[in-house]
Amino acid sequence: MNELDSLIDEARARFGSAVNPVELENAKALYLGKAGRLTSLMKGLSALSVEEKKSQGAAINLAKQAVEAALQARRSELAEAELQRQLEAEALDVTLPGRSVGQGGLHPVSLTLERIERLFGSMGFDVAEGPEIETDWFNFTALNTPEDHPARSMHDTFYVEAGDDSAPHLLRTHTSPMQIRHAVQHVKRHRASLDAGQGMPEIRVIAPGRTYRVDSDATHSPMFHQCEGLWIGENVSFKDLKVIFTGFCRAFFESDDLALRFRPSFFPFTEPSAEIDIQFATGPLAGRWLEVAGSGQVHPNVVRNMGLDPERFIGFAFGMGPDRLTMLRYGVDDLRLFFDGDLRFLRQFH
Ligand code: 2NM
Repeated sequence: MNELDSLIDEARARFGSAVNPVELENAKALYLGKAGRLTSLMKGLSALSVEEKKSQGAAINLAKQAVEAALQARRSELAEAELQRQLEAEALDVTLPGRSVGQGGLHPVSLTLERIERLFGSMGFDVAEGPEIETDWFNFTALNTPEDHPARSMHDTFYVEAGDDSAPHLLRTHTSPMQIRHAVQHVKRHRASLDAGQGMPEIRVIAPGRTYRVDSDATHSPMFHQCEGLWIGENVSFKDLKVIFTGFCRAFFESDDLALRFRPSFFPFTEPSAEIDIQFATGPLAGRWLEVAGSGQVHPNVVRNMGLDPERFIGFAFGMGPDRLTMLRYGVDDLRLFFDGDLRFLRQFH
């Protein structure tokens, strides 16, 4: 084997044992660099005759091409190996089980509100929703609540800065302002008929939603829920209230032997007024009277503020707390659990 062939073999072997590009480029310098073996062979040609220059030069060029080809081949091999290493390092295991999107569910109080809406809906009640930031008129004045009533104090009600000198706004303390709004709209729609001495369809509506009071302990949250009901017509009596509310409670708690008690009370917007208590015949709460709602015959001043003649139109209203109804239905003893957002608690309801 001549000198050039063994040089090529040696270069191939060195390139082959280079395990990274730095080693490979260092090996390249031994043959193709300025002081490399092939370079010095080229320089050595000058000492030869023209004939020898021709043949030796051609042979050296062939050897150089072979070495460069070997270098290029090894470069590709190393680049390919590096790519494989990267792909393996970043490999995705497509056989791993996926992360599923968790199944959501309704909040227990939302379940109660849906239940209330469905039951009253089946008894012909509309559902009215409206603003949580109210004016003093709709929240208090229209509801026959006097200027000096304690509920109007800063200790009991959250007032909202209006930013200008317009009437003070507040976070509604009950959903009855929505009853007024709904009644006023209803009366407006039937004004012509009323003015012509004809009647109007009865107002039958519930107003569920968030309400706010300055209060916070195990049984009071500054934000809580209310659902108020209203039925106004020309011949609606307290007897209707008893029938409607008894039917509602028995359906809501799925208990036909549930007893109800209407206990005299006072509210500015009703006269007479009654607290509604229920009593379970069976179960953990059996025998205890539990307050679930306030109610009464709508006060003539409130009927007038709805745009109706209180000599002609009469009816009843009631207000209940869906949070408390939810506690009674599921046996929850701390109201705050509903608003802490702890999934271990909330997951139990769906
Ligand atoms: C209650 C108790 C008694 C009530 C009154 C009205 C309205 F708009 F007719 F005046 N809505 N809701 C009412 C009556 C609410 O909650 C304890």
